[in-house]
Amino acid sequence: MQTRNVSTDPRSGATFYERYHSLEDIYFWINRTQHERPDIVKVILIGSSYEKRPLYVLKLSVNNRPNKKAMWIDCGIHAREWVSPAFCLWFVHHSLSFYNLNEDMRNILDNMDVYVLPVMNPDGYKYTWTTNRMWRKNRSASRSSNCIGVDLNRNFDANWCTEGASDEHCTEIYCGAFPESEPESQAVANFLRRHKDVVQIYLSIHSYSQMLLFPYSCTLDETENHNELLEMVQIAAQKIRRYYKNNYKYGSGAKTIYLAPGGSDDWAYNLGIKYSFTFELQDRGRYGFLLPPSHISRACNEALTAVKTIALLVIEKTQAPTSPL
Ligand code: 0X9
Ligand code: ZN
Repeated sequence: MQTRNVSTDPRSGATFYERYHSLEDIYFWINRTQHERPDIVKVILIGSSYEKRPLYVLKLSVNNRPNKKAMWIDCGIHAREWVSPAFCLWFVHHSLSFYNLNEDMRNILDNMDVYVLPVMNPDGYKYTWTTNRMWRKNRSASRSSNCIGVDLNRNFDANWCTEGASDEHCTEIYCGAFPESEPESQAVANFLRRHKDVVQIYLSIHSYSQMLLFPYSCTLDETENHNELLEMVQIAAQKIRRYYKNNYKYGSGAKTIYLAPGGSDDWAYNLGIKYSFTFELQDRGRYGFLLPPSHISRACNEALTAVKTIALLVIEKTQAPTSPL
């Protein structure tokens, strides 16, 4: 069901965005999107993967306001979480289609640029299409082990490789040789370091388990703005419940799921991006990573609701007149 996605399949009434796409299709889509909307979309090469595949970021920008802030969204850190890249494509499509039609979307894009990395782990994603659907890590090899792959979400410099990660190559949560040892995590970290003054919101899209998480995951300590982040995801989860009758758990990563150090959200938070989140999309385990394509639309609309809610709240908070202290 998941790979029966070719556009020529006459049995499928689903649109492009309601199907899963091979890595080649996604690269083609990136190129096509840029050519169709050169007024809004720019493609930025931020680095390449271990197997030398390009890491492209789409920058959505409708104007050049001075001091314009930005939101970052990455998808596909974990190879088998196919609904995640599907969300990044969905988000870009929705932004481009609804900018002129939807007031919230216009408010968001008028006030911030959006950087979208549709597939952070292209080598792993490719591998899930060709060889092992359940692959999670990237595909890097090392001299000291026969096991392949580093968990990119344990490879960032946030209490790196402490409890909740592993220094054993053969595990699913191998942290790598050192923080940012992997070209994929390094490319993202370098880009965010260069843009940390404009990027206000960091979002990382995963599946599954239906959760809206925020830092910290690398320690049980609370962040300085814990209550603010908690309130934001609570509002987002409420909206999802109201519009889609679906329940999302929310809270800090360490308290809501488990200690998991070396994650991109915690690292981005410590870099100074105080609105940092990880979303776990549908479902809660019935299909798990094998979410059927017929569920993509609902899963993505729910996530979109959360993304829009958070972006609007940040715009409201940071554009509110400051008190004259
Ligand atoms: O463990 C993870 O990396 C994420 N869950 S998943 O099932 N998609 O693998 C949760 C990430 C939460 N954030 C951090 N651990 N920093
Ligand atoms: Zn994941």
